[in-house]
Amino acid sequence: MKSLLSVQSHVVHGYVGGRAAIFPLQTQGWEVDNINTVNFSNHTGYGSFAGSSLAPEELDSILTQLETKLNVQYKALVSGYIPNADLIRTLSQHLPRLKRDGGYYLLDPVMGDNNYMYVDKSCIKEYQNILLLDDLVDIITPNQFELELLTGLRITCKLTLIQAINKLHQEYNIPYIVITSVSGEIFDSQTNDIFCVVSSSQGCKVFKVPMIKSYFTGVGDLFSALLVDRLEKNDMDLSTSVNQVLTIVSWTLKLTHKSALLAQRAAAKNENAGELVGKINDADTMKYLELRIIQARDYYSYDGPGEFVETD
Ligand code: PXL
Repeated sequence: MKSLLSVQSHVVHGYVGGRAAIFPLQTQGWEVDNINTVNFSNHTGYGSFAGSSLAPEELDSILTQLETKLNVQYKALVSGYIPNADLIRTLSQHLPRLKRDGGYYLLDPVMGDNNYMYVDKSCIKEYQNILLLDDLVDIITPNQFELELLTGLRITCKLTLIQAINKLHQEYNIPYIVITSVSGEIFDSQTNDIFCVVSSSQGCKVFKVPMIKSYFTGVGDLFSALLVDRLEKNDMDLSTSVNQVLTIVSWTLKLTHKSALLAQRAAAKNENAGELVGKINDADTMKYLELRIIQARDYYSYDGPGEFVETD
């Protein structure tokens, strides 16, 4: 049985964190154990939310119970949205034991995007501490902003991007790295219509991805869950796995966008309502753009070559 521990946020309404990751993994045969780092009404991009975070002592006692009384161990571990440094530290103290039998750990250092942080600042230092622990993190999936926070390097060109990736490989000894969104300008794109995804294990690959002009949340959480699944199926071949995952995620976003447009037009009772643009902190438009995680279920098993061109 393929067992996996997922440690990320729970939202009552919508699809981010565990709600974007767990169902896709279950459809691919994973037995998912699930710890909610927060229990929120909705994701933070709505401008307001209700709910609370897990206390570090509670996380500690849950993990201690799982380890000592149930003797659990996992083939894969994924962590995502963790709101503060105390929870990150508590998790890191348990990880070596949870992955002791050759399990691999994907750390998605969810901290923010586009220069905007949605967790406490203290998380930066704590993630850096985790990276220093020997043989703990196998795969890391920061976006460009998170890569800057982790490495302290400002990424303005290809050279600084490569320096930051090399810092993760060499100083922190991370074998598998995916930068999940890099501004197209870094790769000399003349337009704002694409962004790049960069994978690095035995060599770097760059994938150019067309942008859909809308504000989606939870995409990174779906991406990291599917990446864990693909790496297992592809014997840890990173670039093949990334291409397949990008393909699945792009289909899911197209489906979400189409369905969001229809829902918004129906609500406006106006077939000709303009293009839908979700606005951060605007609950009225944000609610249409929740990922269609359930409707996309047939995509998750895709194992073709991937639709994206890889360049070195
Ligand atoms: O996908 C990132 C994420 C996860 N969980 C919660 C969030 C966000 C981003 O806004 O608010 C609760």
